[in-house]
Amino acid sequence: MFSIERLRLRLIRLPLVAFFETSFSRIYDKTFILVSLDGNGVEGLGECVADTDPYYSAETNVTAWHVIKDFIAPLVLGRTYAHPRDVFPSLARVRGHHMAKAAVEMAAWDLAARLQNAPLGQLLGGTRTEIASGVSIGIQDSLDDLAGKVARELDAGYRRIKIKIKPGWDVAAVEAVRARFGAIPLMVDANAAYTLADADRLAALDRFGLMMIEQPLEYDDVRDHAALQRRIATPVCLDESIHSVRAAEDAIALAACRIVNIKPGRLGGHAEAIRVHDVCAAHGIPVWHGGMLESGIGRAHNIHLASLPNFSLPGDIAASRRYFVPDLIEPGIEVSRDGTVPVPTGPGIGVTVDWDRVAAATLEMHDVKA
Ligand code: NPQ
Ligand code: MG
Repeated sequence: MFSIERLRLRLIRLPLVAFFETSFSRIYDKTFILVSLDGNGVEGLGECVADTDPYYSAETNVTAWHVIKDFIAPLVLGRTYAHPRDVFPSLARVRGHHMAKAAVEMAAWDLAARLQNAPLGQLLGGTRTEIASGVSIGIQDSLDDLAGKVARELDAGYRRIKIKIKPGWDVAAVEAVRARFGAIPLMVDANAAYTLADADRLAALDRFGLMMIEQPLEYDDVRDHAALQRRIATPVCLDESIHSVRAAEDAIALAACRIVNIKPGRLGGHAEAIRVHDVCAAHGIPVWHGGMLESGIGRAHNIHLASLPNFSLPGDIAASRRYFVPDLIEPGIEVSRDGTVPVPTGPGIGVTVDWDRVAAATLEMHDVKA
């Protein structure tokens, strides 16, 4: 049982260590909303994964700020919850806006875990003490640059390499990586850059024995993914399309994918993410934890969630230093030589926030009490 007495929003901008390019954009810094919830003498933190532009999903930092401030805050402030799983249903009147909802919901889980003096993973139902870590390598300026990045990440110990693809940066990129590095655990992510008319081009990836191809087709197109999966041997993994438990059930029923990427921000928070995890487990669909270039705060949430049993493939949960130097937490998330990240054992998300760094990176603030 916990009460939400105060909500704070901070708009934060952090420079990225290196640019990150996907089929939809190239970014040099990350701008996001940090949510703090105070109640019962403790503070919970959540990080919103909306971007500056509506290119990965329809939400942006501006829509999330608006929806949290004007619609979600009035629903949660002054309210007492028996359990953090009750937060998402309490926001049902607000349609969509899962990233906005998730940032608040996840802060509530952190708050509840801290109140019990328990690590967040324990409340979520996690069963692992460490998780397997993979990397997502953006589109590069040249195949040489790509090979250099892959070499560095394999050297660091990461358990799986994902490369971003788009039309014009696909077969040749995969061919170059396979030629130089052999049978490494390798997958690709298209961020919805293709259509079913590209099926032959995507089938040309079959000979490389990829672990999976992530979200090749439109963000809202489950039926065409099912048609594509019938035409290619590489397992399809859905990311953008899995925006709810129902979307996951539909995708599984239509055989649109064999693997699911879970991001709590896309689903409305930890509780919905756990439901998708459970639905997938019941159908024998393995899941892995996606990434949204989170700071150490969002990254810590992801690690706890990824400690649940059906997260059986390495996630996009890499070390802080791949993205932010310095990070907002100290020490940052570290990856061991064998490509694993320990699940923090302290209360809540279990990482230490450097509030001076947060203050220095804050562009705007909103503070409201019950
Ligand atoms: C994906 N992430 O799996 C996403 C895409 C992505 C690590 O590959 C700001 C907000 C930047 C959202 C960059 C990875 C982002 C973003 C990439 C999402 O599809
Ligand atoms: Mg993806």
